Amino acid sequence: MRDQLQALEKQALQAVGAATSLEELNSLRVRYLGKKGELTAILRGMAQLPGEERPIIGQLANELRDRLEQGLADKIASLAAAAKQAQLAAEEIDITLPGKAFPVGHQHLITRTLEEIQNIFLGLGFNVVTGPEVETDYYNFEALNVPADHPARDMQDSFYFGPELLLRTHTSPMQVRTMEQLRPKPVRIIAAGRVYRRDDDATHSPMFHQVEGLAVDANITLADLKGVLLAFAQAIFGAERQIRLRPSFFPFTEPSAEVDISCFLCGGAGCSLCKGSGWLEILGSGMVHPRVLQLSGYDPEQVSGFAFGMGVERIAMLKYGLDDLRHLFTNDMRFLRQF
Ligand code: 2U9
Repeated sequence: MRDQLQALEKQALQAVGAATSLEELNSLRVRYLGKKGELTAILRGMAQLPGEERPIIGQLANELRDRLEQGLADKIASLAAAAKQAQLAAEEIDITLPGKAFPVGHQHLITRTLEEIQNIFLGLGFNVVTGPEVETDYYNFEALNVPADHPARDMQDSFYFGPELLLRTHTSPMQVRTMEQLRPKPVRIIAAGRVYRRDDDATHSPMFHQVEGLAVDANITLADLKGVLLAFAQAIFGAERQIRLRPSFFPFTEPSAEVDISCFLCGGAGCSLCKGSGWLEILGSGMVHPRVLQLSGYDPEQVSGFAFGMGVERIAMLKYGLDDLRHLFTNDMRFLRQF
């Protein structure tokens, strides 16, 4: 019986060693160790053995079973390891391949222009203020010397929420609010943000962006205004730029002036951009009206101020040669990507 067991073990271990799949190992387990397997068949013969032999053969059979189980487990582990190796080899990653391009966005042209303008005035000693887009009639009109029956209200046909509230038609309410907070101290700020007017064509949009400046202090003169605007014009449109002031009218400034820069395309000689004049209008300006100073709590006998205002879209159109401001709002990536 010992010989039988030895022969069985040798045969079974050989078969396990030669197996190449899990299925094969499973059927070997059934064949040798199963209920109707070969080991069970041999052990059935134990009944014929003399009594003292039985425990010895029983022990040998158990040890054989353990070794066979171990042999099967080892083979399963080595087959699994080989399968993993094969999978890893098949899935090999080529780290030298170029990566997938991740789409990176960039600033909108309006944001870029707005920041460029803000940075120039920050460099000239102005602070930037922002504030609410829904304003009261008082801050948007009254405090700026535009009373209820003033014709200037027609020039800025507005979006109202009721008799007292509207979408601000300019950023000027922020200058008024800042003056109220800072008085009697000097003011040197620019107000920036969205404004709303009932206007809609190739050069006007019902929503657009403004930057307005205000300086209030003792002894501020028109020369200070010209100096600041010349520095701005040269910073944004080139060091060779000149400016000229043309008399104009705004209810909140007196005197008032439209500001032109010498054409950056032809240098002032006259071209299609400046329509032969050599000059391009870029902003409006003036000395703060005494009544506006007074309404915000400053004494026009003690201080004076200058103010100016510009449309960010207009600056961007001039600087980047856009023919229609609506390109800035239709969000066609083919357009936006150019900048
Ligand atoms: C206060 C006092 C004065 C702001 C000014 C202009 C002239 C001006 C326009 C340019 C193009 C508006 O965007 S636009 O349509 N602005 O011409 N703005 S002076 O004057 C102020 C503002 C606030 C307290």
